[in-house]
Amino acid sequence: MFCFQCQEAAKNTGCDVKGVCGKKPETAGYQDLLIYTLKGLAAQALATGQRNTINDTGYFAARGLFATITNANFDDDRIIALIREALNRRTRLADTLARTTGSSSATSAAPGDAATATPDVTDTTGTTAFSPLPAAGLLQHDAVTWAADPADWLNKSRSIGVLSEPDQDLRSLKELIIYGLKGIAAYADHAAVLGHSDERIWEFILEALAATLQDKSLDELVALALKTGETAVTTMATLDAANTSAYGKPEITEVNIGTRDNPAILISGHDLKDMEQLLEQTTGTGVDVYTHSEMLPANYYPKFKQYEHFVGNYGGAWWQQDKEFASFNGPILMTTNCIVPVRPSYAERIYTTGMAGYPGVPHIEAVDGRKDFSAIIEQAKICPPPTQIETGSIIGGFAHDQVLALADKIVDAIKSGAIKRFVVMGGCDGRQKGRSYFTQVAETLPQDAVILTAGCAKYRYNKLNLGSIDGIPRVLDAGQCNDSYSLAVIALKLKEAFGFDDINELPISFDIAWYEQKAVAVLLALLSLGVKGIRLGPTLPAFLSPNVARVLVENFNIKPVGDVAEDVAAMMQGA
Ligand code: FSO
Ligand code: SF4
Repeated sequence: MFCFQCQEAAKNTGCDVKGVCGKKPETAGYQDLLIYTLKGLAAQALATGQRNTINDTGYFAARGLFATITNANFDDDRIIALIREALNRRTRLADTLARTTGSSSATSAAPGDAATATPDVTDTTGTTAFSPLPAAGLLQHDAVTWAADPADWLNKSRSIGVLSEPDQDLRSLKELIIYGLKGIAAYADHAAVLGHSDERIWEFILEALAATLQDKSLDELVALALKTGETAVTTMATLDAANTSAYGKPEITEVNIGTRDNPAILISGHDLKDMEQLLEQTTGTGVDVYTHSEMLPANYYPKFKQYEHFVGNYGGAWWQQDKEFASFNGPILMTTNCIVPVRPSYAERIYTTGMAGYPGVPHIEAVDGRKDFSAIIEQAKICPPPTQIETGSIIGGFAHDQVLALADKIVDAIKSGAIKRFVVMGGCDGRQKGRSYFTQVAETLPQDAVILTAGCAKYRYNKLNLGSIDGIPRVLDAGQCNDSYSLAVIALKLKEAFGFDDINELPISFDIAWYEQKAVAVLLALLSLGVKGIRLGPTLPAFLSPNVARVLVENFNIKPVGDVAEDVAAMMQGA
């Protein structure tokens, strides 16, 4: 195996024996083969030139990409099923193309199950023109034509992984694009589950997948990486519309972090539709519901606040789940990443749903859009209540509408000098010791600096009680990592309010923590919006080759995080 897609890649180079995340070499092999097969499927789908095919295949490819995100799915059987479905889809498309054009590019039927239907999604933007991929010869690529007995798939995977691209700069850019796509895919899937999509996203996912099979120059790939960032913005906007139209606009909320004496279910991950169904189904059962990690922002949505048995948040960021799931005592529902290798202390009471998966852990699928959580609820009833691990509350819910409602106050505070600087510290948390940097920055920033955050990175400082400025809290949490979109909207609105031409003229610095591929999508989104001078930590990605890193430094002034005091001083000076 070789995997270097996340911040915890072994020795900041790559995991080649077993993943630091716990991913086994076989799982890594199947995931590589899935990505490779999706690339071939993408080329085949684009060749049809059919809008419906593009949308349907794009959504399927998104779910496949999502399954390979760090800490999403460790279950070989589920990855294998996705490969089978990709091959079956590819075969059907090739057959259709051969029938309609008389071309002989049809591939042989893949062994495996029939494809599962893709749920209907509503397009929110209408139709855009679509031009089929003009790449001559692409349908002869091995990714489009390969077929093998499933017993040989792991063998096959050895020749098509990350290192099969010999040029380290091309490899670096292609993987940067693929990782950005994985992030886009996760957000697009969450939006699609709520009935929202945008055909530009499906089309771009396929185009970018297929592009990585072609001979592209470094410049072309840099341009494609920026287009990946633009699509990440579109996708986060689509998810924002999906979440807020279903559950209302996030409101400033004090979230309880203590516990009650009832049996309870803990829900983690990012999928708000699962939250909705769990709250509905637990109503009147005597079972409470708590959020964990990235589900914390569910507490900010008006629709969810109506449930009296929705108690608050339990614990911290994803990597603390081994201890916190043990002391929670009740069942845990993992809606997506980040799930970590399951410990015996809670192995009998953890469940996955959506694209999350772990071998031996029961998986709950939707049937006609509904998930049946009754088994979890029944188990909860016979479990002891959660063990309290902390008390008090944390405050959040500062998504774009809420912050813009405070816009006059914020603009006045900036003009009067009460607020000197905003520091965007969104992103991910992780296990590495170096991440204490972000806690120290939060503690070291002067009293006239305000932190804007989103994603699980916030757990490094959201319980520090950093005070407020003229009633504006010094840590404004917009929500999940995808709510980084809110941070971009806020920045763009402030730019407008001050009449600046360039977002970089604002008193805002970016000090971003990254871990997995959604953070890569968010980073590319920020670059596509013209943000410069981002600090990135705790380490720069292992997948950036020295030349690609140089391009990012020269064009966007990206820099690694450094010494806390020096970074804080520099940021307060606008550097
Ligand atoms: Fe964190 Fe995990 Fe939301 Fe990621 S829980 S690390 S960027 O999945 O997605 O922020
Ligand atoms: Fe290693 Fe990260 Fe890949 Fe897991 S996802 S194998 S930790 S690089």
